[in-house]
This record gives sequence, structure tokens and C-alpha cells, in this order.
Amino acid sequence: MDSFTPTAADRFSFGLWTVGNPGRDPFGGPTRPTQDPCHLVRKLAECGAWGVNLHDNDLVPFGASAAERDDIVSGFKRTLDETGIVVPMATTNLFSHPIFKDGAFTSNDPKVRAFAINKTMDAIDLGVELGATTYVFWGGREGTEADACRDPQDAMKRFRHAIDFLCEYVKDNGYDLRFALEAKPNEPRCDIYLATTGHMLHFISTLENNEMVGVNPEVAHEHMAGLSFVHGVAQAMEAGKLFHIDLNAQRIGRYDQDLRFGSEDLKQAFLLVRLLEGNAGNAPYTGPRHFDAHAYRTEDEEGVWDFARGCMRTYKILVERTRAFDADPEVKDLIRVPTDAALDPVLSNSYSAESVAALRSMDVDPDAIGAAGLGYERLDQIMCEYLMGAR
Ligand code: GLT
Ligand code: MN
Ligand code: MN
Repeated sequence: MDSFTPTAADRFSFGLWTVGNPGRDPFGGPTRPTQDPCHLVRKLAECGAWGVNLHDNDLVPFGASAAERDDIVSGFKRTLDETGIVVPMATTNLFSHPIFKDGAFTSNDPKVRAFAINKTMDAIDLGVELGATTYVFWGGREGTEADACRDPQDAMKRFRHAIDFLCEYVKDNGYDLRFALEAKPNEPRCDIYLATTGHMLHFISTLENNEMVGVNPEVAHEHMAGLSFVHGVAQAMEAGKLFHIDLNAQRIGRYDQDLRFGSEDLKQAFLLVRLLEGNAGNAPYTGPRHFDAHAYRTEDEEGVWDFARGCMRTYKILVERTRAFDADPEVKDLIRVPTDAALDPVLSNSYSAESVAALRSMDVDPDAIGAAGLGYERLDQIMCEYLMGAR
């Protein structure tokens, strides 16, 4: 036990599909046994996690009878009660069964779309029964290889219809549940619709019940596209739309690696934790810290728990490191924002004749400003030194 040992107050969660991943990949079968969900919950509790998330079929197999479902769910609920582990988020598996091979909500076939909406209503009921207040939509199969198969505009319309319909389902049932849409650029499809968090944010603004829909950005998914995850998350936070987050690690330009949090691109992880914790004076993110990551295929069960503890420990170490960075007087000095009594009101108030006059008569020397250094080399080096433990 040390100050980096996780507690329930940290609100760390894992998916059943993450710590339960048996190490299968496209080139080989499992390298470790499939674990019972109740066993995974007990082990998560032992490791200091607070929550567990699930797809409908992580718990209840596809095609199970109502009696089988109820039996499984009551056993799972008993384990949740015994361990104190909560279910903050739930989602639907709309990607494994062959019926979804060409998408779920965006499929050309009305039978597939209807099946997907119906499956999601059942999975929402399950999630709510287990206590979930966030519902994630990851459209893994909502995309194409042979792009001439449908007009992508129709895909947007169908996806919108499904989300609008399901928002009404939630309201109709009086559920306390918000939706979080998760973007991914590709894999398993050649191209997936709504490829980035930015695409999702605009799509949400077109929904009938847009106040109950936000985003669930994933580190790996934005990095696959070579984008800044921190900028995407910040845009979502600024819009009041960061409802959930999938933490993991990923090298740019590769398949979806879903690696242990912080194990690649530590600098981005540092900046992300700094943003989520609100160290730079911004409003912090208050939702669950969810790890959507997998242990290496090389690991046995013990390695899976090393992986889970590693995700949480790295997050907590980065909380401490980022706080130290922001408390450093030299850093404070380097990031101090200059003020200007005449121009600050002009730049924060809306358009007026006075503002135009103030801009027309401003006292700005472009050459002097252009010639002055900003000290960002020093700033970034200090950040690297905090990361390396040299400061
Ligand atoms: C799947 C995917 C993840 C999503 C999960 C939720 S399922 O593992 O790779 O990114 O968050 O559906
Ligand atoms: Mn994810
Ligand atoms: Mn991923």
C-alpha cells in the first residue's frame, strides 16, 4: 500500500470484456481461459477498482432464454452486492453476431436495423437494472468496405433515427440514463462512419434530445487517426459533452492496440490527466475513469491483474506528477497569460461600435511581439523532467 494504491474514491472502472479478454487476435486463438464474470468482479474489487462495465453479451449469452438471463443477472447482482463494485456504464454488442456484418443501425436491411434497436432496448433494460447511468454506443460495424453499397448520408439518417428513438425509449421508461457516443476511424470496418470525437459532437447537435447525448472518446481511437486526444477531449469538455472516457494507450498509425494506460506516449497521458483533473484551473471531469484496454497476449491471469493495477497506478502517479508540475513557480511563470486593460474587454464582449473603435486605435507593435520568445522549449523540458522523475 502506498499513496498510488487505488481506492473506490478514484472511480476507476474496467469492462468485463477488458480484464476478461482471453488474448485472442486475428492471427491466433486465446492464450488464457475465459473467466466467469463474477470472478472478474471479485478480482477487480481486490485490485481496488470501483466499477465494472459490460456489453449485454459479456454477461448474458446471445440467444439466452428469459429464465437463463434472470438467473445469470441475479447471480451477478449478488456478487456486486458482496464486493461493493458498481456498474456505472453499459452497452450493446452490435458487432459480434453475423447479422451485424454490414452494420446495425445503418444497415440497408430494415430487419437488421429493427433487430439492432430491439436488442439495444433489452440491453438498456439490463444496464438500468444493474444501476448504469451511462449508456455507450460504439458503432464498430457501422461502416463500409464497398462504399458504393449505400449513400453515407442515409447512414447518418438511420443512425440519427436509432439514437432519437432510443432516447425516447429511455424517457418513456423514466430511466436515469445518458448516452455517450464513441468514435473510431476504422477497424473492424475499412472506414467507420462518424470517425472522430469531433464528428460525433456535430452529429449530437442534430439530435432531437441532444441534451441527453454526449461522447465517450477513446485514446486509441483518436491516436489511430493521428489526432491529438487531448484536444478532442478538451473540445468535448468545453461543450459539456464529456459523459464518459475510454483510457488506454496506442501508437499512432497502427491497429487498435488498447494498451495499458500510459504505456505509450506518456506525454499525451500526462496532458490528458492534467486536463481531466482540472489542474490548469479548468473545471475537472467528474465521471468514471474507465480503462478500455487489454493485457498483452503474452500474459496469464496474473499478468491481467498486473495490467489492471498498472492502469490505475499510472493514472494516480500522473495525478501527482501533473499537480507538482502545475504548482512549480517556474511553470506558473511560463504559462502566465498577459493581460491588457484596454483590449481584454474588447476580446471578451460581443460586437459593438466601441469595440470597433478600440480595435481601430489599439497600440500593438507586431514586430516587437513577433520577435519575443515564448519560453516553450523551457516549459516542455520542465514537463519532461517531471515525467522522468528528475524534478
Ligand atoms: C470494443 C471496442 C471498444 C468499445 C467497446 C464498447 S467494445 O471492445 O474496441 O472501443 O469501447 O462497445
Ligand atoms: Mn472503447
Ligand atoms: Mn480501442
